Amino acid sequence: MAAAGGQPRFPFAGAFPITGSGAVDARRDQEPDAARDMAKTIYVLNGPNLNLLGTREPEIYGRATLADVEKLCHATAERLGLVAEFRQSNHEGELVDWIHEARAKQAAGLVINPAGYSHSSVAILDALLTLAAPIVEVHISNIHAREPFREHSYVSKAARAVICGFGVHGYALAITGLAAMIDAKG
Ligand code: DHK
Repeated sequence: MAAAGGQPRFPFAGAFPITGSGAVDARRDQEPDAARDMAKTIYVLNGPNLNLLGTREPEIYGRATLADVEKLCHATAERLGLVAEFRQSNHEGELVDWIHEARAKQAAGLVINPAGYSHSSVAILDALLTLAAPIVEVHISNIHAREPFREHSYVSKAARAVICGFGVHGYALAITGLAAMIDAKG
């Protein structure tokens, strides 16, 4: 299907370089600075043991480090006109606090790899359920092809989309999809 002007009509328009984000930028140019900055900020949260990426079970999680993932997230977000607030914690309560922070600051969206807390944390699920902004859950490994206890994620109940099995590239996919959701909301 084609839109006026010959541009393809595409559900993820605005999320990919092919369509550009001129219209969105023009709209944001008319907003006050603070509101515009918040509208562009996404949180990328990482749970326990992900600080050991690159050396921890590399046959499952790969050789990329958390610093590599952070770079990838910043680059992907920037390409899409977003700013990524990237964090990692080994502590459930700290992750809950950061989700509350994203809510209080009216972040545009949130990507989370809850790691081991995916399979155990009602507290993280409850915190995520308080967010109006879209949430994408990401797992580096294919959690459905591993031990049975990894198949269930509490967090998925609060997520608009779940990505797993793409290695750390899943973060770029998650941010790209999240940007499309944010643009679709207008
Ligand atoms: C990371 C972990 O640390 C595990 O506890 C999850 C997830 C899977 C991942 O694939 O990114 O089960």
